Amino acid sequence: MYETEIENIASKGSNEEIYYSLLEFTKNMMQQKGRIEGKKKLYYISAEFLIGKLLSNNLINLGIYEQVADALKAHGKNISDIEEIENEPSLGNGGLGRLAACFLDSIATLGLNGDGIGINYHLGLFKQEFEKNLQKEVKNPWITDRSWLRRTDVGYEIIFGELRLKSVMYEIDVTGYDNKCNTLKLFDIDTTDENIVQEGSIWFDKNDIRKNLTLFLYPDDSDYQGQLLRIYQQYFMVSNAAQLIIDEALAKGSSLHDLYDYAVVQINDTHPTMVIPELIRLLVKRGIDMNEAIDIVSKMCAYTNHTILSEALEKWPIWYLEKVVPQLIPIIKMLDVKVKERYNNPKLAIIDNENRVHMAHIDIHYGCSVNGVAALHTDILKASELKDFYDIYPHKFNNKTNGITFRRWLLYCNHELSDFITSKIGDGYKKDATQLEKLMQFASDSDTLNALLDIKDKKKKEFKDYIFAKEGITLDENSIFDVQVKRLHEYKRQQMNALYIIYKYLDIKAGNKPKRPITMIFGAKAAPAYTIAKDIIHLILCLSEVIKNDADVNPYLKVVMLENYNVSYAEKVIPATDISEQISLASKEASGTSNMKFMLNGAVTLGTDDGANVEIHEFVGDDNIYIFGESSNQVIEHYAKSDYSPEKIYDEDKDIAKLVDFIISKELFAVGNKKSLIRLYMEIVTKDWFMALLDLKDYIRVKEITLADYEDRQKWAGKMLVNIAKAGFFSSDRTIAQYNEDIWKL
Ligand code: 26V
Repeated sequence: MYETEIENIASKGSNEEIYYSLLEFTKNMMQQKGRIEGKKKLYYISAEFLIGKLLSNNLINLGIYEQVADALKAHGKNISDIEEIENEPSLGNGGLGRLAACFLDSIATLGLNGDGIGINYHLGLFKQEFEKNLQKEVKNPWITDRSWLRRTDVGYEIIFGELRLKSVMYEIDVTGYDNKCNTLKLFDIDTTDENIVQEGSIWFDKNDIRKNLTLFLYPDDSDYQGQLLRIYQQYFMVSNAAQLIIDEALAKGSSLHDLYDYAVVQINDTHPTMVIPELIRLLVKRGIDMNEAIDIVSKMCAYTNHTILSEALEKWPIWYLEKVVPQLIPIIKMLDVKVKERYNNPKLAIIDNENRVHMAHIDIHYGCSVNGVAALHTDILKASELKDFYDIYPHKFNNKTNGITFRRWLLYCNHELSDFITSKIGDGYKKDATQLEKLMQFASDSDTLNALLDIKDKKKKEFKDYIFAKEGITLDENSIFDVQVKRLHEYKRQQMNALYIIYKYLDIKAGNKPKRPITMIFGAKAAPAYTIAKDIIHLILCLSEVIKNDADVNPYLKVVMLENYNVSYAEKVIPATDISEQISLASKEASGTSNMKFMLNGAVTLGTDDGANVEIHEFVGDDNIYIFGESSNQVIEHYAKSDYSPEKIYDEDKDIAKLVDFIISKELFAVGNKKSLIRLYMEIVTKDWFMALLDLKDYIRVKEITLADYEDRQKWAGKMLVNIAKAGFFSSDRTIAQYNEDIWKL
């Protein structure tokens, strides 16, 4: 039926023409698919949806990717060149936002009635550039005249005290794999003005809400400026959501007394928390008794926690809220009074002694579910971070180990591997990921193992070509690709990896040449106001330069920091990876999701028993993962006793001191910024909040074993196979099925 249409598109002249024709064609096809419907609907409210480029993903889910790629090929065109035309919408910071995008894919794939609700930021997360080995942030627009966005007639009045704004709702269709569509609804205002952001920077006037409300995605909370604007954004998001929820339920015949039969809200981290008081406010305004309104809303809201780092748990001074959303203050105060009447424990209060509003506490008291995102994370929430809440509401707590969509992270980004898997076990695994287990029957089949090695080689070669074209960097595809890509945070310990590089550099200088060259690949953005994170990027870039210029070492070691790591880059580098670095301080990484993507693509994990690594470890067994470092219990004990001293380790261990001292060596000073390197050195020696020095020796030891094991290619391929075969549990289809069964009940 659409063969001729595809053929017509493929025969067009420029890549741009082809892209825009494909865009319209795909949008039409998705419209024709029809909507997923049902009485009850899930509203997945999130400040971030890191959806990445959509063309190929949509073509795959529509089942016509190959047809389109073949038609293009027949006309001498490559689909990957067409994809390059699409701007990447970077509407998220990292894991939390990407998770929301994977979830939308799985919700539609499972045919569940559920939409995403968020903000139509005009500028995504900043674009990262490197200048003099330093990160520079540049604005990152993504919206073009023709895009996936569809403007609707829906809009609401949003009240900020005296200021009243009119919103407009945009939609992006989300097609399930071989299924109908849901939508991602992104709210905006027409007066947002991109021109107030200066060229070549991300600076803008934070005072004019009419112009900047939906301008910009916050580069996480460590940017302490503009917190008021963040509250404006959050309320804007949830007031729109609440009005939409009520309208849609009324249209389906709800009396509002039964709103929870029509709607369930998943609150993605605390950013959408104000949806609770806002829904209560709107129900009361429509004549429902206050206590009943609280009861209705409490039955329909569920909260996901994504971090135990207390500095990341939102606590807003009440005067911020008084200024931005005065209409919510009486409700929040009343919710707080009710808690204080019931429980005489200050740790459970919504408003604390310093007049700060604890957003998570609103969610826990007035929601029906609290979940962590990996088994260990949920256990830690129950046992320590949220223990007082768990004691009073044990029934509300549950775990939902994260997952990833296999459409994007296997079928799309590694079709060589997915085709090969299909040739071995059929394509049942595409809808039921647990069928990947069937690969285990080939665990010692040398043809299968060789084929896996060949696919990895091909993806490494492809990545080599990609990075050369993009950044002019030359890689050796015969070297080991050791990769750490994720946001830059001290707890993720990129600095520990950098200390390993120093170790290796000095070791090679001392004459110990590795059997095979190693390529250390990083990708990471640091929040603009997070000084130490930027210092770590600086260190890595400086090391890269020193090593590149050292003829004794550069045949054996190369350090690469990808510029502007984003979803598209991830899709290229993950299939090419041999070793997946997941080295956070045990207890600190709630889950991690790149660990799952790497595993699925046949990389072997080198990591701590943290987040979902713990579950990966259980699935693949000791022989197919490299674990090092102190356990989460040991780490939690160090914090409890305050007995960790990096200075002590530095003073007592000459080997470690030598590595740390190199940060302030003449070699690094020659290419770097003295102030930044000294600051980082001091931070590690005197503070080291995330105990990099504690685990450094064990990390080096286990990494050396990992690199040596790589040389037994057949044995290594066996590990790759086990990782792929055991990845099924980490499909977001499984995660979503569990959310639905335990919480949403759609
Ligand atoms: C925010 C902040 C802000 C203040 C400074 C420290 C800090 C640290 C982390 C965060 C991010 C919090 C929310 C988040 O993105 N969590 C991530 O969620 C992923 C999806 O569940 C999960 O895989 C990651 O482990 C978790 O870090």
